[in-house]
Amino acid sequence: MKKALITGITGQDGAYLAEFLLNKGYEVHGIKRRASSFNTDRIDHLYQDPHVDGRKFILHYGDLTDSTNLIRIIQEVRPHEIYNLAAQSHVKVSFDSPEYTANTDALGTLRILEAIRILGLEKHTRFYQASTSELFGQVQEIPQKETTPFYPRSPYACAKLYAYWITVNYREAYGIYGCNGILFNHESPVRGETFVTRKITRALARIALGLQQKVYLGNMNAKRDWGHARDYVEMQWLMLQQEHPEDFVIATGRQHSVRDFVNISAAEVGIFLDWQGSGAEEKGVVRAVDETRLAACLNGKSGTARMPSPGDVIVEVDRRYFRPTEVETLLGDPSRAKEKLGWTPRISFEEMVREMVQTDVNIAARDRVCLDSGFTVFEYND
Ligand code: NDP
Ligand code: GDR
Repeated sequence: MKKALITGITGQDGAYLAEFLLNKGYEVHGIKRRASSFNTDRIDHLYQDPHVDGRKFILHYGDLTDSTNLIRIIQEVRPHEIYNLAAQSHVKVSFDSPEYTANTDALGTLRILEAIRILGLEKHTRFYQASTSELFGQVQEIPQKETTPFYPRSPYACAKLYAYWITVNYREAYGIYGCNGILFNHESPVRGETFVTRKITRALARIALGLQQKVYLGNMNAKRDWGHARDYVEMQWLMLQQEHPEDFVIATGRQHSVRDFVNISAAEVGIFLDWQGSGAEEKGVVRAVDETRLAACLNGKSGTARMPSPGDVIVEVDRRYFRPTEVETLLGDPSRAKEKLGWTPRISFEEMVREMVQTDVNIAARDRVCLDSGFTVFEYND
């Protein structure tokens, strides 16, 4: 039986990948950080009781900043495949915590590669590194492909640049089967709530149900190539099943702006917007509402809709979400992955937005019922 070790198993991709590998018959080990409260929401459906024999899903406490811990876990598990998904993955936060981001995202990758080498597992363990389209940063070519020069624009991207090259170097120097997946943005209903897509779908669901009045966003003109995380984790596995290790760009080849994302998500819940002003003064104003669309999303669930009215401002720009150096536009060319891995995304952008909005409407409807029944609902927004 093949064994896989996933760092970052409690994150969006870790959860989808763990499910994918369990369905393929793998024994899946994951590293989770000790936290003062439960942090396993995304993988609770995969949990197997440690008191029962024959478990296929096993969690270990650990941290990418702790090499002895990583060496011990890798020694115990002797995985055939390691997927290094753990990272301080928020670009804006990396400007606030640059040293921690470098320690985890750059040196953390080195620590795992060194563990493989120290333990003599170079020929036993294949290694996947979660690289990123942020490496292209200030883009030098449109669309971006494997040969496009890198130009990182944040402490996060600089740390990931080190991780990219150290993976290439250990492949060339020690013959480790190591690959970089240069993944463009990928989202899902379990995307972290402070990334822009989930922030938008969550806020619009709550606005449609009268739980929140407006959402504050940053750069509305930024453009991204957004795919679905479920499609992208399949590619992570595929990359480790090839005869020779290679690096691949994974993207959809389609691009939308943050403003487009708001418009499409809002239309899903029956809110139609006009945009007024520009830059830091831009506002999204309700032009019309269609209650039947929200009713379709609610699909018979109770939760009194309190839709906003025409003229209400429900989107405002707040400079606090601007980045000191921004990545304005990213668009990937996934031709090589299509040709060599036979990979092509199955879930369209529109289907992904619909699924995210639907999930967030369900959560908001539950909160609405609680509120209407006299329970207090607390919310954290950032
Ligand atoms: P998430 O932010 O959802 O998950 C990150 C995971 O890393 C979490 O499990 C987190 O643990 C864990 N983690 C953070 N710091 C440490 C640490 N010091 N030691 C151990 N674990 C740690 O990210 P995604 O799932 O979205 O992304 C997965 C990887 O892919 C990341 O490396 C990201 O940078 C990269 N990537 C993501 C893209 C995307 O669009 N999603 C695109 C390209 C690359 P906890 O739950 O405790 O916080
Ligand atoms: P990104 O994702 O930085 O591309 O990194 P994010 O969703 O944070 O930002 C995308 C774009 O939206 C703009 N934006 C906002 N972003 C956030 N978070 N909050 C806002 O309110 C807001 N308003 C506008 C941003 O400026 C940016 O241009 C993600 C992460 O998953 C990385 O780990 C990964 O490597 C890259 O995708 C590919």
